[in-house]
Amino acid sequence: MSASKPHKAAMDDVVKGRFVRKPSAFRHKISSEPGARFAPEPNRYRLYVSLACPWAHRCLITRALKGLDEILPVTVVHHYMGSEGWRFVTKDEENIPERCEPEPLFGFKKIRELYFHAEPEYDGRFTVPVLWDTKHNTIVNNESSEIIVMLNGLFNDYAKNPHINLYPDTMQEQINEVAESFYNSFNNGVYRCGFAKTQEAYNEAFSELFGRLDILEEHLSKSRYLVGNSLTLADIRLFVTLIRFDAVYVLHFKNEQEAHHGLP
Ligand SMILES: N[C@@H](CCC(=O)N[C@@H](CS)C(=O)NCC(=O)O)C(=O)O
Repeated sequence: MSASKPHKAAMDDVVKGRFVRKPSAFRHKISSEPGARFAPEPNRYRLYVSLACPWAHRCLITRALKGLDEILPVTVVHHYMGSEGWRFVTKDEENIPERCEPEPLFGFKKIRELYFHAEPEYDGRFTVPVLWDTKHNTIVNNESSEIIVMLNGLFNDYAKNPHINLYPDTMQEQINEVAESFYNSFNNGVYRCGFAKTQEAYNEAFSELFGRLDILEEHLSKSRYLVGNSLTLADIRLFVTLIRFDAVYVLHFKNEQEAHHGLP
């Protein structure tokens, strides 16, 4: 049965010593078009996250800023990733970390079970965030950069802060362009350093990472935001990596040229 397939973790995605992240597999879109399979309805969807995960953190920030807490429930996995990936706490275990709860829809023990429920032959990684649809019992999307666009724009009828627009029509192209410019070197760059299997791959990722940090530093020393004069999804996409830089990546992924806490 598929749930017993060998586990695929990020560390396995290494080609010639270099960590190469595979694209996320579930890329459906919630849409307000009439007849859409995934319509924007309150309390129909659920977000599965790890509080340790920067990609999931993007979704939590967007959900909080838009005020979607009452219409988009969240389930937090245990922060320790075991040999079969993220797991849910069980109601009888001791020392349940704050905000973690047992999986409420199916009583699943692990995130991988959601993936196999959605796609029995699923053959990819079992990542968070997961945006789950309780109507069709499937994964809508597991790509944070797309989930945040949906959370920003499609639930305004139910959001506490519908007036906050983190992805204005006129700025979308620029937001995407800027966010793409630091994705591989920075957001993914910390992993490329951490998971590099050769010195050459590590050096390459390291120099791109700190090269990008310099460019970001230069921009943010003159402007509070990455695009325009207000907070956008580009800032959120950057922030989740920046905020972990000193605390996590410098030690954990050996990204240690200089700590950035002195930078803006
Ligand atoms: N492209 C995904 C990446 C998500 C991702 O890599 N999440 C990590 C946690 S930080 C994960 O769940 N990894 C599990 C694994 O590799 O087994 C996104 O941006 O949503």
